[in-house]
Amino acid sequence: GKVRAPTHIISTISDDRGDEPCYAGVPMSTIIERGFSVGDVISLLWFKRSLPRYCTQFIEICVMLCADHGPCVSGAHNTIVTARAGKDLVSSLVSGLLTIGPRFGGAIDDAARYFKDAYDRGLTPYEFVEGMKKKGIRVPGIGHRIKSRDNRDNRVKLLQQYAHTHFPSVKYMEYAVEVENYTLSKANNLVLNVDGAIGSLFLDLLSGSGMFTKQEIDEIVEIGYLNGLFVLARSIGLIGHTFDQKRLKQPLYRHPWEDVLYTK
Ligand code: Q5B
Repeated sequence: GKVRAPTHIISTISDDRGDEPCYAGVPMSTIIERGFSVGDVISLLWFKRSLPRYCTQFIEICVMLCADHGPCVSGAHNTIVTARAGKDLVSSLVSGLLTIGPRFGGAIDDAARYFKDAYDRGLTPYEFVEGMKKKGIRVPGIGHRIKSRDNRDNRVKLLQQYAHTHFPSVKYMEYAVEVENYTLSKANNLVLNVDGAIGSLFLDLLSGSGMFTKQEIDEIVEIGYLNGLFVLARSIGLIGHTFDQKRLKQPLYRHPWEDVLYTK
């Protein structure tokens, strides 16, 4: 029989060998003719399947809600400083992206991991939060620099409203809200933040849509797909901040001495 030369790369999400590229087996002409959305394309390339419209719309809502949060957040700040140092678009973008992590924007995967584990093990919010405290781990998806009990994050509310209307089940999100009720009894700013809302609701999407096996859900959570939503979304804003600085012809940034505590 035929002997296949060993390959150096295995790829399962797209194929460019024919007349047109295919995403998870779907040709580009079908994607365009059938009016697929960005959410559909993300479903094909990340999850290797077409998801129901309410799921792809949820993905798009996450992307729109997280596209930007002003010039003062870590990512935008880095991008602005880099653009003002005369660097190009890609450098300015990646310098902002590199700030995404456990404190800023990159807590979605850990929020999903910890909320899932706690809910599936039947922990009460008290047991979960106090257990995390004992381990010295902050609850991912909880807490915000400027949002608080009296100044809630409207993005979280919008995500919750959408899920209440369209998702078959919101059990993980409801658990996250119970956790928030408990953490708010400790401090006013320990609200469920946008990372925690997306992390818990994505668990509801994965488990309630019937489109994923239990094993697939565990793998998605373990590998950590969900920070990708923030990275993708915030790239839109960071690119915007780069253009803004260039358009405004902003000079090199230098932090003012008065804002530094020089000490020994
Ligand atoms: N404490 C977000 O902290 C922040 C606690 C906690 C238990 C917690 C913090 C945190 C988990 C990571 C997370 C996503 C660093 C945030 C985002 C996108 C964004 C950003 C934007 C956008 C804020 C004061 C006291 C200390 C702490 C305790 C705080 N968080 N305890 N679990 N989760 N959260 N990140 O205000 O006893 O005094 O030592 O790490 O989910 O990134 O808009 O800015 O769209 O761009 O700096 O929305 O909550 O407070 O660090 O001074 O802590 O609260 O242990 O207790 P802060 P700290 P103690 S959304």
